[in-house]
Amino acid sequence: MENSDFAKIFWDLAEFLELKNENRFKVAAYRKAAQNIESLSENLGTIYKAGGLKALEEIPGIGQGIATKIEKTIKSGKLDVYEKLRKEFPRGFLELVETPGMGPKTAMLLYKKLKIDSRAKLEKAAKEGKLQGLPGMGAKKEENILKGVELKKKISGRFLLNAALDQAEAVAKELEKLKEVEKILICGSLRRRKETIGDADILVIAKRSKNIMQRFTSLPQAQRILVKGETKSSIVLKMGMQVDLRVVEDKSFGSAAHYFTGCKAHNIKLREMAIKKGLKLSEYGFFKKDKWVAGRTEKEVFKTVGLTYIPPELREMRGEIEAAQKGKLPKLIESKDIKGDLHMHTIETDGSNTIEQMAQAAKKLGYEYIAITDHTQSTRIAHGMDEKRTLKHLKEIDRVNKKIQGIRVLKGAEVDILPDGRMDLPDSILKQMDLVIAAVHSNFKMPEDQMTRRILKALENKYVNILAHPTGRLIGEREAYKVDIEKVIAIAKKTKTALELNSHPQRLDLNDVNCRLAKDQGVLISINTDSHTTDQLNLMKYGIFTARRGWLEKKNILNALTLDKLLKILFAKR
Ligand code: DGT
Ligand code: CA
Ligand code: CA
Repeated sequence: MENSDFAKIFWDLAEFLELKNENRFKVAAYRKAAQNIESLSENLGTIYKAGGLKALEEIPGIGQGIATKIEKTIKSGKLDVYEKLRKEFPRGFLELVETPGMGPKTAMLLYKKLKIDSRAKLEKAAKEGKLQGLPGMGAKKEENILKGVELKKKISGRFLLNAALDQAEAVAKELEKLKEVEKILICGSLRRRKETIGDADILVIAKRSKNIMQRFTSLPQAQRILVKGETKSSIVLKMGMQVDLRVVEDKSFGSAAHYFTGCKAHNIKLREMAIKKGLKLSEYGFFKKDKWVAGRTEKEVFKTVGLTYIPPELREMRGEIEAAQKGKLPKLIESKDIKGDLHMHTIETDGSNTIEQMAQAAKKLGYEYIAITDHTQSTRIAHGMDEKRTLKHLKEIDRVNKKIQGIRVLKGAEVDILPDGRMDLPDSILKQMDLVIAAVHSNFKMPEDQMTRRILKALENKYVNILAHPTGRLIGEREAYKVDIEKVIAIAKKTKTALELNSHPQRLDLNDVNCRLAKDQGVLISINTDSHTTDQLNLMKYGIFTARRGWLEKKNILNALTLDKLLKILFAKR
């Protein structure tokens, strides 16, 4: 079982218990366990094998009760309480409840009155206007449900980058073990680090492909074989994603890597450029008449058409070819440039680790600094802090900061932006922090002008340093709220406020396009993990991927600054 399978059990358990109105702390505990399991770097089964029940209990957010449930699941392949609960609800019920715009009560109502037990049936009924008129349902609510269905459809069939990358890397690792495999490269949208992935494309260099195809089509994670050929095969994994495998010979490595990385429009443009030089470009290389002339490396591919090397994340036909012609490609931000992480939570609110544990984990990553930024009072579900608790927490951060050597722990908070744009804590408290993050956590459905005014007002607060997850989207779950992002960028520039690029693979907000807009206006971006566990500090890489897709360089990144320079910028606004 994969960690995602375990996580799903706990997500579902939480949902079922919530539907039954059971103890909400238990519900929250299951959700936290699920979230933490998803972000573990090691497989739960492996952890259990090595250290038994004890090792499971050491995972943040997993107590004795949940650990025992995991043990039972590992031993018998299923969990009785879960199976029992599943039978209590109609099939497809969770699918309904998980549709944005729907809740458990609505789902039950629709099931009872209209026998709706799947998202497809829900869509049909909503389109036919059959929902409005039922108790508590108006046209507006029906419209919202339909929007929710559309949102789910948009992502359906696509996978979040982290899930897709983990799976593709696991497949590549298996194939790499074969002695016939000379080189292997994950290409396609995965290599371009797009936020969602249709399918995985893997390229292998080998002289003989028979064994490779044999192994590929009989992988334990394969569910079905779509094509099995000599140079091309495709499978569907158990988790639902398709994987395409291509085998070519060494002298075509560069041209094949380039071809399968895409994007398609970028490829077509390069092919046209080749034609102008009297060459034909395909995945096998450049040909003059029918003679192979180049294509061994990607660098050679670009050079042949008169370009410098274009990093995969830029190959989206967004001006990268013109920039390469002029020698004006950005020098993209890299992992090693990151000096700290400025957004994370602790057990004081909805995190799973202490200040000290977060700091020690960050120190291990080689960071120079972190900021502890727990929630404030309005975010009740996250147990947000009121003034008194905030002051106490800031003192505690001071204490830890003194105790731990080799990393600076900055005092901060993720402060709610109230619907009228005021901050959730008074300036007299904000003033005592090193860094203030402002974020919208409520009233997402405001009209655009109101939401924009609300956010602009927060940016104008002289203590606010960073606007977190600036558009609030959750990929496949919640559409970005309506906000004039260009205005937000302009005022961020004016007020010297940074915008967050949230590294969580479901957020990646600001997205790539908006990151580039912000860069062009001279706004700094803070790439934050918004960690709720020590393990989640590793999510930074996804933020960097998106930053690179947004053409960002080291100089555009707030948390690539040294501590001295960072502090100067943070205090420059006051
Ligand atoms: P995805 O899978 O929807 O997330 O996106 P990609 O970009 O991975 O697309 P995919 O898997 O259909 O194809 C992989 C790459 O192969 C694509 O990025 C570019 C290349 N490719 C696919 N079809 C064509 C084509 O018709 N012409 C050219 N020039 N390249 C193509
Ligand atoms: Ca693909
Ligand atoms: Ca493909």
